[in-house]
Amino acid sequence: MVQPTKDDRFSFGLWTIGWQARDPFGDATRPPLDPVESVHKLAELGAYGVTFHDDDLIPFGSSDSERDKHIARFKDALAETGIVVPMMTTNLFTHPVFKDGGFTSNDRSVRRYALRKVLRNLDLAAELGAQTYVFWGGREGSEYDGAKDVQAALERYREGIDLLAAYVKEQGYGIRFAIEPKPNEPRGDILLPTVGHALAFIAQLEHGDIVGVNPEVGHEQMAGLNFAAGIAQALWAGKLFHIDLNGQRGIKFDQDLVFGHGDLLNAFFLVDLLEHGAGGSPAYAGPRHFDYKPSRTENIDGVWDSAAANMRMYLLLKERAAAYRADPEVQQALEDSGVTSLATPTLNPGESVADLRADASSYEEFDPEIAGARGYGFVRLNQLAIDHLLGAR
Ligand SMILES: [Mn+2]
Repeated sequence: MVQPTKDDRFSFGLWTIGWQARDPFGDATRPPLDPVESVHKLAELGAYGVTFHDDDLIPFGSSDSERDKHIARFKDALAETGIVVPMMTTNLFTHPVFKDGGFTSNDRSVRRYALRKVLRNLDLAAELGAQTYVFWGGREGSEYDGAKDVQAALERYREGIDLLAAYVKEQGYGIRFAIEPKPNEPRGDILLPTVGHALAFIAQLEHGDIVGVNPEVGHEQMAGLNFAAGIAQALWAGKLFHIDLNGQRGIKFDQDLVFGHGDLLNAFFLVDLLEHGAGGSPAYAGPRHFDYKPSRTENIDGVWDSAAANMRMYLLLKERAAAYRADPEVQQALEDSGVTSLATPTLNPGESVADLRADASSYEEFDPEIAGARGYGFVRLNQLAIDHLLGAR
């Protein structure tokens, strides 16, 4: 049960396992990892997919012939292992040219260069069969309120995403975009800081029909938000196009821990939502993508142990969530708490405002004292969930 297979649709970014563990205070603690080796090792561990930024595979500044060589040997590794590329993305944050952003840099020539970099990589994404293209605007922001005209920046962001979406449609690539929100780091404040901000931005786009979100556990939790609740809203809006799973312990720097190694209870309810959130069936059919970093303390064995831990954690939580759903006592507790009755519309079919006003039982005869005295039993329900999570039931 806890042995991952390709049917589980687990995917990893090349930049996750390949992270050399440089941080603002310390040098790399691990040697570089060849993307070809990563593909083989991920296949061995039971993953089905690999994702990457252009620069993860093709070092920035490579010549055309070097670029072709990197792509060719990577394609060979994919063919040998059956590993697919479900998602790709662009690095618009490492090189100094992007220090004030890509699509929203105050320098117009940088904005044009950023669009060209994405266009080139979109062609590669189509060639490799990626269905999703992620936009994480890590440098789209500022440290100083006077340094960025935020309304103009959002207008440039919209211009960029709409231009790229129109290109994908013209080419018939069938790729969908997924915007990845983050509140801060590396910039002091980043544009589109939360799932809610991103959803509101998408509603303003001309080509918003092919644009959704790629929420990341730690990014929402860095803002003190409830990740599972944010995912539920993205699902409700029909915009959960991709997901980044990892772990984060509260409001601090981006930790990128193994999935479930932060807020375990929220991770349990997240997996329950993804696997059972559509009336008992999975609410999300896309890749279970891990965007984590093997801790700086780990050697190469620890890298692969932590990669395996992400998948094991997801499968354990999936198993525990299924047991929770199947428990008759949980079903009864959900009924008693009114959780199931929230799905019932508040008005009857065809009932008008006048009908509601004419219904004395809804107001004149309604006793708020009695309704106010009701206990909802949410604590009992939560303890049942924890019992299942701990394997105590
Ligand atoms: Mn991410």
